[in-house]
Amino acid sequence: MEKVRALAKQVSNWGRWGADDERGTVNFITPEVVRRAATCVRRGQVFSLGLSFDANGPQIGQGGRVNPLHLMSALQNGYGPDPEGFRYNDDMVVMPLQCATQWDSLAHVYYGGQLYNGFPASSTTSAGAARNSIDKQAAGIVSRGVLLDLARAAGVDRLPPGHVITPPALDAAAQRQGVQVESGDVLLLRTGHLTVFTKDGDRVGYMRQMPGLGLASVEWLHAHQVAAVATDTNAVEVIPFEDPTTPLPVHMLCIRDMGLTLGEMFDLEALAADCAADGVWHFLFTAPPLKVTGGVGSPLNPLAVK
Ligand code: UVW
Repeated sequence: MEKVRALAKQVSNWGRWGADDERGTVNFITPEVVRRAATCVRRGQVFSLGLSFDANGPQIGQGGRVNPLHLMSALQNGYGPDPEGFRYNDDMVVMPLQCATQWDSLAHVYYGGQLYNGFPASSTTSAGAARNSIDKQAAGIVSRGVLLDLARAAGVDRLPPGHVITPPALDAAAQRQGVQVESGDVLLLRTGHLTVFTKDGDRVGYMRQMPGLGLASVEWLHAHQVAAVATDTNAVEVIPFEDPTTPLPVHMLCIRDMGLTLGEMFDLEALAADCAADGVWHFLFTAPPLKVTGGVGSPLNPLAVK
């Protein structure tokens, strides 16, 4: 925890956008950044980066997370006596907001009794998060997206569980792809690990251990003024943890100290194949969260438009 506390001083964004700020690094997405992002659309091709929300999702019941339960709440209902007249179907979904492709809000993770920007942990109650909730990001998140394909850069289909993504690896992937990560970009990191679930059908293998960002990458994200970062894994950061006595250090520093929204379980396979084919690794990216009042996360269907 000492390393985390020391790094926190270097990467903290508390107060950077004012004492009341609840959006963190999404503030790097200025109107100018959005205009530039719009110019990335050339072919008009749209990629869905979301997993399906259904009973066959990746969850294994860990930490109370289960796959969605989809119920029909109205089936062939009608208003009038005419059996050939108006009829409708309604449905409902019962699910953890964190069960598949999602944003972690800035209220999701904290330590030392404080959330991002110094708000007290007590601001989150059984009624939800009064501070830093996901609905505070409702005007976004739309920006330029940049995909770094760490698996392709390493010449493998998948990085193995426990593989630490380092700043030199991020720089090398960017250089290899001929792309620069700039202020306000949403950074997508492909490890290939999603295919443990989608191709092998191994939920436990997908959820329990994974490649991901190591502690040193936090400073890199800070220096590059990344607006949000998302990966194809369940935790963004490497598991097993680099220091087994300090679980989820990247979550703590990114969410609580930097105010950096994390995206998890993004399906980057088709987008990465397309980028490798045309050599263009940036695009318009949009993934607005649901306006769940007080929510600490949001399910998503992120889109990349090239
Ligand atoms: C936790 O680890 C608590 O959450 P996640 O990895 O889904 O952000």
